[in-house]
Amino acid sequence: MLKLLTVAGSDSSGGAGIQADLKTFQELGCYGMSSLTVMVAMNPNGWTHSKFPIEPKAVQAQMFTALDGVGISAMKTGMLPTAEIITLVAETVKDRNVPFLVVDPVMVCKGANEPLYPENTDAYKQSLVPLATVVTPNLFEASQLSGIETIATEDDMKEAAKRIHALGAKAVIIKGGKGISTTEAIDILYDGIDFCVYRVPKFTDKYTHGAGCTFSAALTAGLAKGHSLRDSVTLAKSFVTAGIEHSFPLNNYVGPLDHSAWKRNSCGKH
Ligand code: PXL
Repeated sequence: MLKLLTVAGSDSSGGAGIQADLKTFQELGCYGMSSLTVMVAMNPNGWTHSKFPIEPKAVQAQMFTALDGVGISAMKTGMLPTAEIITLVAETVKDRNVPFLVVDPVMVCKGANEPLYPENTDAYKQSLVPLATVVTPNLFEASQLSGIETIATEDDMKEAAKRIHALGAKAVIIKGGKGISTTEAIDILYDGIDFCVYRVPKFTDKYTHGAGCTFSAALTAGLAKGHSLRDSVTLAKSFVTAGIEHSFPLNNYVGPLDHSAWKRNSCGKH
């Protein structure tokens, strides 16, 4: 059984974060381990988010359990709440054998109206992004990491991907689901040599809570299984698309993906 590690936050509503990662690992036949970085609680009235970061030393101690106590085939990062934690996670990975590192540079939760922490962006650029096998920013995160204020076209996405690759990441996939096109979800992969553009028809009436976490977790599983980066992106995209197609409302505020939906779609052979 392939063993994977997610270093990410807890979404107490269950749809994103470490919960989405572990469900995705399980669905794709992998054994999931975790290092919790922050607990996110949602206020029942208004769904504003409160974050309770975990002590950095505790984040590192949990990583030691998986990295040194068990051994892993691949790892991903999700929400890392402070610059100190981002830097410590990078330092911990640096002198260990992590075959594949997927960095999902989570900056704000969808719809949570949160402040942005520029020191976190700097820590990502300096410490963690340079170690990544692949970085998976959405358009907003790509804008922060690349310094390109508006990413509105496929050419803008390509330029942003080049700039993020130049920070030292082996590859970058920018998820253009939110903007760029009203009819297609367009993602662009750049490996330092070529671009690969992925397009699927966009759902306009579905829920997407946890889609980014799920995508990067499925990508992590694909790489661990020995698929190429391009094939791992195809796998992750089909897994997430099936999840979005079968998403459902939890309450008036949020609707998560169905992580087992991929089995019911034709893409269910991974
Ligand atoms: O979807 C981004 C995200 C990531 N990680 C955690 C979250 C959220 C959004 O709610 O709570 C822990």
